[in-house]
Amino acid sequence: MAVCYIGLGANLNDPEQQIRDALVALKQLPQTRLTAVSSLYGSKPLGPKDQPDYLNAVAQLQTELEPLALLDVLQAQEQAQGRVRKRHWGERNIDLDMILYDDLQLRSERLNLPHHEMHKRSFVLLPLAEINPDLTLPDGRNVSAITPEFDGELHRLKPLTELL
Ligand code: ROI
Repeated sequence: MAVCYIGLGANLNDPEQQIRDALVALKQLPQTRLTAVSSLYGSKPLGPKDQPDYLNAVAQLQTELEPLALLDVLQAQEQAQGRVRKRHWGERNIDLDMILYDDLQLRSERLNLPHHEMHKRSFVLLPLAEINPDLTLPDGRNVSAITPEFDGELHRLKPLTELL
């Protein structure tokens, strides 16, 4: 059984509903339990600024799926939600990113673990710290030690715990 963290992001086509739909789908994955969900956060776009603000959240899973099998089901869910992606680093209706899978390190065409940008992204780190303040990041730092740097970049909007 692996513990895995998924970053959810959306900024098109009713982003809150997109994130809720994705969480319901995560809950229904085979050989998997949804064990924690962060609050819903609002964030300014990283990338081109002429796109809507994002909603973000992070989910914690316990899963028996192997990393690539999990990636397959995440990508299938993005497709099921009619994923639209207009340009590189541009707007999208739903993004499901695998951030961590236990302490597995994997560099491949399809999947990089840990997610190579995670330590720079407030919309990953703050929700992660909310779910698991004791988490040690791949670089050995404690997640709660670095989140203060990012305070103010992210707005906590509301809890999503009713989805658990
Ligand atoms: N910016 C924010 N704020 N949130 C995201 O989830 C997000 N996802 C992305 C890019 C385009 C890099 N920017 C983002 O993939």
